[in-house]
Amino acid sequence: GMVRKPAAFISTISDERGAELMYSGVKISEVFESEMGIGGVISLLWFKRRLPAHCTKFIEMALMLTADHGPAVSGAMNTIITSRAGKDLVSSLVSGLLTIGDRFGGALDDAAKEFSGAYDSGLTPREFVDKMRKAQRLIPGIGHKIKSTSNPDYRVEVVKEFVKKHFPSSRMLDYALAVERVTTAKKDTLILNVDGCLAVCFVDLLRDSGAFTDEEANEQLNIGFLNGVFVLGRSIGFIGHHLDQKRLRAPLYRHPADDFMISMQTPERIVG
Ligand code: Q5B
Repeated sequence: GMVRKPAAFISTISDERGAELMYSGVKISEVFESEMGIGGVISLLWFKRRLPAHCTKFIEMALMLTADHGPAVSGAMNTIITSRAGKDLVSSLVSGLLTIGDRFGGALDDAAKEFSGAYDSGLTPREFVDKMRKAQRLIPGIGHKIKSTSNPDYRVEVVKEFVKKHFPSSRMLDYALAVERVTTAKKDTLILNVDGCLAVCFVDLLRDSGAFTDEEANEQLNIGFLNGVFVLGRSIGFIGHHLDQKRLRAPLYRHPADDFMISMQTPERIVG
């Protein structure tokens, strides 16, 4: 008989070959009939399953909260400058996205790993903070350039309130808030930031929503999808900044020379 050629690629999340497009086995008509929203679509394409309503709502909330944070953040500035250099939407968008990483917006995956690792190994919040300090490492998900205990980040408040109200358990969030109490005692800007708060709440979602086994939850965390939440959310804002600049017909940007300290005797370290 016929021998099937071994496939070069395996794909398990979507299928467009039949009469109807399917996301993880769910027909696109059903996607709309069930009103699962973008949170439901992400559940199907990222986690290959339908998630309970409080989880899909939480995913949507994360995208809405991270959509933008003004023009001054690293990524938006890059997008704006690229757009003003006459570049197209995709170029402007990716130039912004490429700033997302350990310091700006991309601390979620590491925050989830560090906080859950510390919690699982039974470290008290203070022991965790001390361990990171001894290792001379910054705690991912802690600290903000402008937000502090006296100028709280409303986004974080909204996430906390939702999780407390709708999640069956918030043990990782509670642990992270106890860590925040230790770090803010040192400096008031060392708050649990938006990256950190979303990350630990996603750990609570994976571990305690009942939709994942422990093994599946750990696999998802190890693969790392959390920075994707920020990337996807903030893409909305970066595209907005690009369109804004085009509408404004903003000219090519050149930074004022007097805003640079040009010195051949380079300082060892720049503070601020
Ligand atoms: N210290 C976020 O730095 C920032 C510490 C720490 C222990 C820490 C910094 C950091 C970890 C990465 C992270 C996500 C760079 C941030 C985001 C999205 C955003 C952005 C927006 C949006 C801020 C002063 C003193 C020093 C440090 C100590 C600082 N962080 N200790 N663990 N994590 N965090 N990134 O203010 O003794 O004085 O030397 O890297 O979570 O990106 O809106 O802007 O939506 O777009 O410049 O919200 O915290 O502070 O570096 O001068 O540090 O605090 O060791 O101690 P800053 P620094 P000392 S959310």
